Amino acid sequence: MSKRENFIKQFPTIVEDLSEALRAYNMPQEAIEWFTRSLNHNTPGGKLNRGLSVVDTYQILTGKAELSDEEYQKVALLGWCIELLQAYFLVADDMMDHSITRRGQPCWYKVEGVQDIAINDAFMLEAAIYYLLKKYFRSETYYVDLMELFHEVTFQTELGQLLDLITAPEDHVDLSKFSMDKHSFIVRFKTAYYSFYLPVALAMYVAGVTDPRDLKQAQDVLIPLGEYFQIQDDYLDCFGTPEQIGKIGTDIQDNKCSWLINKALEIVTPAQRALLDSNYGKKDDPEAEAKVKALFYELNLEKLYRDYEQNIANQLKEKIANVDESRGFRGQVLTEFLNKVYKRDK
Ligand code: GPP
Ligand code: MG
Ligand code: MG
Ligand code: MG
Repeated sequence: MSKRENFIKQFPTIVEDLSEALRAYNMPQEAIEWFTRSLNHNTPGGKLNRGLSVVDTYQILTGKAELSDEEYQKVALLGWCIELLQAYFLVADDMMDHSITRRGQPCWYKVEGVQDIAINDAFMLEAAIYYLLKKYFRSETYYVDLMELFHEVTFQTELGQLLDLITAPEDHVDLSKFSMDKHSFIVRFKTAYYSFYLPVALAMYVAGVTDPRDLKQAQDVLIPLGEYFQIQDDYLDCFGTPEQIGKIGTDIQDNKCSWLINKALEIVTPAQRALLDSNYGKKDDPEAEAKVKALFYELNLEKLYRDYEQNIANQLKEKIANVDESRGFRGQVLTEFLNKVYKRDK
């Protein structure tokens, strides 16, 4: 059985635990079924890399090739808590970004009969995390550490999302508001903390490798790595196919401060800049979007992206080679992440 299949096997138990929480409040069957449907639609369908990497990281840090069932379930549960956090963010993000599909299926708010109820469903996906943490980790000395970590990382992600949204107003396109520095700030906050630092930090707490210097070593690589991951997401939004990425790109029409537009702004001629000024961020205008896309191809952004990718991968490898392993942290944790991300195309 693959690692992913093994991980997915645990999900029905989690749905059962959460249904039990509703039954304990005497919630009607109809509500239990709604929550179950939301959990199943929104949580397991993705690559599950974030969740799986909690288990991988824990195994590397403890040097255990095999985990007992009990140990596996505990660490994997934290993996599922990240996947619930991700589900919560994505349900909300798709509403804010007016997206159509996600993971090859309709976005949750687009499902017949759901619409704005998706807002409450997003909140419930978040609440599920703390229910599960309490149920499985309450008696651990690091319980508060786990909770604080989830809270802090959630706040950081929301700050990134705020900046992402206010830098991309729907009714007012002003490309002079964009910059690579701003992009870097947005993506570190909206993606890198929860997708890269969180899984490793959770595994570190369970493994007992918690010296602040080690948490910092992890962060110093994982945050730029998460930035690279979101730059790939920005790149694939335009240059990936919907079949490949399971979603339809919306960044150009949504006026997003993405890596591609920032790279383009660095190299355009005045005439090309004028084309961007009048066609970027035009909602419900596929022709304007097509003009911007054509220019992105003409500017050979693909080549610049490949150069960036090579460069950042080399920098990260060098940082990883310098990791101090004397207190129990392992550079291999970071190498595994880099290998998963490097040259991904979905
Ligand atoms: C991804 O940005 C960022 C998130 C999913 C964080 C959302 C945070 C909230 C607090 C709701 P994206 O919009 O580029 O992702 P995608 O391309 O997958 O829609
Ligand atoms: Mg978004
Ligand atoms: Mg989005
Ligand atoms: Mg995107």
